[in-house]
Amino acid sequence: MGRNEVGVVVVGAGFAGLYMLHRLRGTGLSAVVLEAGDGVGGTWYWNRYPGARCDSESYYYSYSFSEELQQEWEWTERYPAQEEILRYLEHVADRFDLRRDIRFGTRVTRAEFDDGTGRWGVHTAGGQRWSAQFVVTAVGCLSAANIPQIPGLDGFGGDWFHTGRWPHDGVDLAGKRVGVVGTGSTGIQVIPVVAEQAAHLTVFQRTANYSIPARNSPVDQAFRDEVKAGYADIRAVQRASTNGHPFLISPTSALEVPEDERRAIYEAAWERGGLRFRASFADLLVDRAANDTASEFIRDKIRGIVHDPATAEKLVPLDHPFATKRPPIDTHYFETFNRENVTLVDVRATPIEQITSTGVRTTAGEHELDVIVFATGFDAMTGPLLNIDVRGTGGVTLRERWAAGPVTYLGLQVAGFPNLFTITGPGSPSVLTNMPTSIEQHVDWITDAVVHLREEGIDRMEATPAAEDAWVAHVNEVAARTLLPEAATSWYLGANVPGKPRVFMPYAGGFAAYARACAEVVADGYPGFELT
Ligand code: N01
Repeated sequence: MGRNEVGVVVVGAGFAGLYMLHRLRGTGLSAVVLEAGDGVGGTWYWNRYPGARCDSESYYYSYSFSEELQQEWEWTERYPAQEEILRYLEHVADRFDLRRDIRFGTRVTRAEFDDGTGRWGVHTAGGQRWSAQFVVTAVGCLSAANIPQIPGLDGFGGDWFHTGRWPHDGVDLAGKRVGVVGTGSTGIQVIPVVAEQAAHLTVFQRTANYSIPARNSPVDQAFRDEVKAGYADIRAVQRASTNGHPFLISPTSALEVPEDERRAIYEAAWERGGLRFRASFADLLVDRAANDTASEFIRDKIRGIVHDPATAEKLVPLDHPFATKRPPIDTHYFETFNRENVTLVDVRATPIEQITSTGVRTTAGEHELDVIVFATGFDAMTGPLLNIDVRGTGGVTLRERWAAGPVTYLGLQVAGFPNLFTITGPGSPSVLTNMPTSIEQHVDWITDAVVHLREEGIDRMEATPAAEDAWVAHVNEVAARTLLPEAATSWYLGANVPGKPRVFMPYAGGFAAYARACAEVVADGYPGFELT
């Protein structure tokens, strides 16, 4: 094969792309990873904002594929900070000698399938062209920054940043008047840290959010030893779970237990902290009355923490049930609004009209600022894929195929796009789970598929339209059984990006059920895929 001819082009060198490259070694297929950034890490390379850390615990927000790796790596905190996860991924790249097949600073702009040769042509911003039998996207679900189109941003006299594109050498906020727009998981992490650095912080909140205390702490050697001795069981529970976490959702209904007992369970979960709060009862995501008990518990906590009653009422979420948007976890988020130097502005009541040369103007007046931080999230799930001009058979674009929202078979393939695999694509559990767990399952499945094709002498694998239709119907049906589609402003639905089709994108049937469905497809000889 020529210089830029490979078996597989992998797009992205985060958690997914690194493991994909590792698995492709030894399959007989040559592979290259094309990565826009100048280093590995994906999400953890780009999101360097103050306070950035993981909402899953370190010991399981990690790869399970190598016993040596999980035994030798030493996590220092319950929730690892961005630098620590980046260091981990850099270690993985070195330990498994991955860098020699990664091209950094190489942004993929176009990928087109050639009907004649049956190969993909992959084009980069720098003018390179690669030819491959397979393309695997490892572009992440939350990597296309959503920067709101607010009039006047170009004329702002201060500095502005999106949290997902934070400057590598940091930003000095000392003595500055800072505005943070957005109160999702990112805003809730960044706000308490910025409040400590800035002269004054103004928080522009459009939707009040539930948040559970993270209760971060250093991990001691005893805990590390216990985890390392128990990894086999921990990983087994993750794979048998709904969300890829090493704990199962309680089988008890929130409505089955007396009120004092229910309260005690919530109190204990609040004290323990973290996303596990959501697992307190079986029906929090399927029964509105059950969910109300959790939502009301958290609202009471907010009212108890925030001293000023008017501010507390603005912070209390009333427009969506708990956990129907991705629940944040925090370190002193609500407490931050008790600080003298923090102001909360409700931009649902008084919307932002304009960014002026000196600050942000809402319908209620102007806030003078030196720095604006957009913690406004991402064009989630579809954005990273549609930012690449992907063209399948007959020159049909992915953008055309997904004009009314994403359609996939198993979140792994799209009909009309042979030999293209999408790690954690729409229609797979992805963002509803602990990402490394879902990533490993997808990478393993894709590896098995391409090895099968090679062994059987098959050139081409493509989802059939019928299998795709049936999967999309199943994804919708499963989502409709939950309360998840009820959060009108959720990025799961694409509602945060103006003009984006409103479709519930991830698969809500749970990680274990999904992985079973994928395994059955393999066992049954790949029904729903055309192999030619
Ligand atoms: O983004 P978001 P995020 N004017 O979309 C507001 C993962 N994550 O970066 O809700 C004013 O959740 C928007 O308001 P609304 C995690 O999966 C993980 O915080 O659309 N406000 C919302 O408040 C998470 O869910 C970790 O009404 C505007 C906020 O900006 C996902 O990433 C850490 C606006 C955006 O919240 C995304 O989180 C952080 C506008 N024009 C994130 N546009 C870890 O595990 C948007 N908003 C470490």
